[in-house]
Amino acid sequence: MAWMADRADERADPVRLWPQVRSILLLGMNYGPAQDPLASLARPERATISVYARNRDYHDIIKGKLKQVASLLASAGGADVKVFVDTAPVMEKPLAAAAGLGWQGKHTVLVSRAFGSWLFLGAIFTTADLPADAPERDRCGSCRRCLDICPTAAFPEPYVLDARRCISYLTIEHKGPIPRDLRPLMGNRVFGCDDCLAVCPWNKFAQQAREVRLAARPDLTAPSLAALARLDDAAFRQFFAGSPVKRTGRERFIRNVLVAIGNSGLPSLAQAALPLLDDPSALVRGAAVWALSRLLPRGEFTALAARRIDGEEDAAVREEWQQALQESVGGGLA
Ligand code: B12
Ligand code: SF4
Ligand code: SF4
Repeated sequence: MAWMADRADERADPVRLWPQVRSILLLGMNYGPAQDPLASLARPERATISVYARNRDYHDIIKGKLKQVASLLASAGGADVKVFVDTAPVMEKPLAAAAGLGWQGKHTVLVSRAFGSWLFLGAIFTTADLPADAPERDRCGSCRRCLDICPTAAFPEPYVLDARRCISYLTIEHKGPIPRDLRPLMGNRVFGCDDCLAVCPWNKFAQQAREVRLAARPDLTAPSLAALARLDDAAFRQFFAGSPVKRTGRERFIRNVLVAIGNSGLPSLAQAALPLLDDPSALVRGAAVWALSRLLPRGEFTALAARRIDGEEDAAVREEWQQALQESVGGGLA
């Protein structure tokens, strides 16, 4: 995420982003789930997609709503306005905390007393001089549930996230193969992660989202890993049309699905991974090797490797084969 460092000065000071800004309005939009967002983690043949990605891309929804509010503001007072959701170097969480919407919990996300962990944030910059709200205070106390639940131990200390270990980063932003040591920790999370959000006790005040475009699509609530593995590029685009998953692209998404298949412990899912050894994408082929190394009996995997390695043109995929064989010699395979 080098883009964050590139514009660090604008991030640190909104006036650098827009010198005329006098006030910032922060908006939170509730996307509270209707069901337990972690329920599908216990179903190894299924995928877990993060709550925020189970329907339409929130950027499109919030931007429209922010523009409505911004145009009201502009027409009422004649002030200039600019609208931001994620896309610009704006520190939305500290700004929202300063505006009294909530506080940054130990998991670094903004927690609201009224909506728990489930708020999307957006900002309206304006030249209008508006009175400031009082900031919210930290209400985490001695709780550390979010820190303890994290599957990859991504919090080196409270309030600090090491994004390189976060499953949200690994499944959505990270472009290459997922580091081998982290793969087994990801379970069946194929897009984003909600564990630290979901366990927060302040969710007792959470409310189900009213915006219908944010209600979970039934086919994205716990989709079958085998069915996802079969998506070619056209089918992927069609299935995820309008969803944030589409922006990550098929290559990275199928990589994630294969990690989940490798973690399933279900030998029957090897059949879903096998055809992907011939995928045009080296990233996908490498992930298929890893998944099969975890599901096939040792002898079968070794025989498959012997048939395949020489024909593999990509050096990184050949390395995946070698590593998997070495691990199997070390006793990693049944
Ligand atoms: C980069 C990014 C990520 C990265 C890094 C996350 C992170 N914690 O920074 C990754 C890909 C890992 C990620 C994951 C997720 N993200 Co994200 N992400 C962002 C993004 C684009 C920038 C965040 C950022 O600037 N991080 C920089 C780091 C340094 O900030 P920080 O650790 O959070 O907090 C530090 C600073 O705030 C600083 N600080 C405190 N006060 C002040 C004051 C000033 C002036 C300054 C300069 C600094 C400062 O101290 C803190 C401790 O070091 C924002 C959108 C935006 N433009 O803000 C969304 C955003 C934070 N993400 C969001 C969401 C929903 C998620 C996920 C839940 C998605 C998912 N389900 O998978 C996960 C949650 C993981 C987690 N525990 O954080 C929401 C959070 C909403 C909320 N209620 O807070 C946001 C706000 C998007 C949105 N518009 O709604 N995300
Ligand atoms: S989103 Fe998941 S992996 Fe990332 S910090 Fe939270 S619990 Fe850990
Ligand atoms: S789970 Fe506990 S420590 Fe984490 S944000 Fe919620 S209240 Fe704070």
